[in-house]
Amino acid sequence: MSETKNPFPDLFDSLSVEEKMKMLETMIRIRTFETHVEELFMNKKIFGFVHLYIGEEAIATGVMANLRVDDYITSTHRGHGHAIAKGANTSRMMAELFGRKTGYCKGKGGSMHIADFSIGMLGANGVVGGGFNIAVGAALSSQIKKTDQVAVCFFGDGASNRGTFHEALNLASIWKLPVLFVNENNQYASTTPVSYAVSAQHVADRAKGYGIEGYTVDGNNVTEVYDAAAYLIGKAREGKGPALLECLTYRVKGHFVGDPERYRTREEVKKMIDERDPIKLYKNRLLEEGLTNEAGIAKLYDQAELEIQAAIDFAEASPFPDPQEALDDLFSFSPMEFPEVQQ
Ligand SMILES: Cc1ncc(C[n+]2csc(CCOP(=O)(O)OP(=O)(O)O)c2C)c(N)n1
Ligand SMILES: [Mg+2]
Repeated sequence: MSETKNPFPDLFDSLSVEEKMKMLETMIRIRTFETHVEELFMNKKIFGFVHLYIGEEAIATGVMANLRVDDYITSTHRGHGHAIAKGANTSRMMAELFGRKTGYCKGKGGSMHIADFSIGMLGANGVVGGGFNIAVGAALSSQIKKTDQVAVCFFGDGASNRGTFHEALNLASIWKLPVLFVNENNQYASTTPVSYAVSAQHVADRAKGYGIEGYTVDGNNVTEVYDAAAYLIGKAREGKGPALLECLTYRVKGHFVGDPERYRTREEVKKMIDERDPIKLYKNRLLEEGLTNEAGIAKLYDQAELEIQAAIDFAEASPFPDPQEALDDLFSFSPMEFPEVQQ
């Protein structure tokens, strides 16, 4: 996909059938979760803002297939796919979206704050570009503690224009930190096309300015993402420093659920769904290679449907948090505990 030839060995080919099918399963689980979330939002079961990852599943899946549970990731406002691929519990995720006490943030965070430190998922983030320096900090902790944990920072094309991008890549480079910056270039930042807002031809071109490797791959091809991530995460784990991986993809849904999408045509979106859907592309490859059949694929959809339906049932059956708990779990003191500072 990039103009210079990528150096990634074809490691995907050497995976077992189970490992390859697991990647399809992950993509289908993410798609099923997101499809239900869209419907639930439209039916006013979920409030706030929700940004869907539909069409971008190959990136989280291909990258996370190379990570261990104790590796770190930082996510974005479009974070459900990252959380699921890293191993988050979909019932607790759904409960969070429903604002229930059993959710990841006890129902007080919502979609853009899902985090699970027990699996290295350091958090979605409502601040665009907010994950860069958290990932660099996680990578620094791994370097200081001399563990071989790696941090992966997912970020959008729009986020690559933020100042935090510069700070993070520069520091990661000079200290040779074990961090991979994974750009999800989905062609838009809200309503703004990447061709207008990003000064370089490719986000990956910016790596050169920080003295690190930068590559561009087809982010809708999970095998290409897998191979690139395997190579770059492997190098980071060996202490060879950071890299930037740009994954070209397309956001097939609106920026948020309910987006009127006046900035692009229906035809553009339809073409991408018809021709570039990452699940369709990967399914066809597995079928062509004879690694599965239609029944095998249908089973994955059925399992995902059962899992997500159970997550919705769990969320709906869970209580809302007590208003008295609104100020619990804060790092700062609660004015309720110190009424004298309230004025
Ligand atoms: C610091 C900051 N500026 C602006 C916003 C509003 N905002 C939310 S998402 C978004 C676009 C982000 O685009 P991109 O990084 O490409 O991610 P994508 O939505 O395409 O996944 C903007 C501008 C924000 N949340 N935080
Ligand atoms: Mg974008």
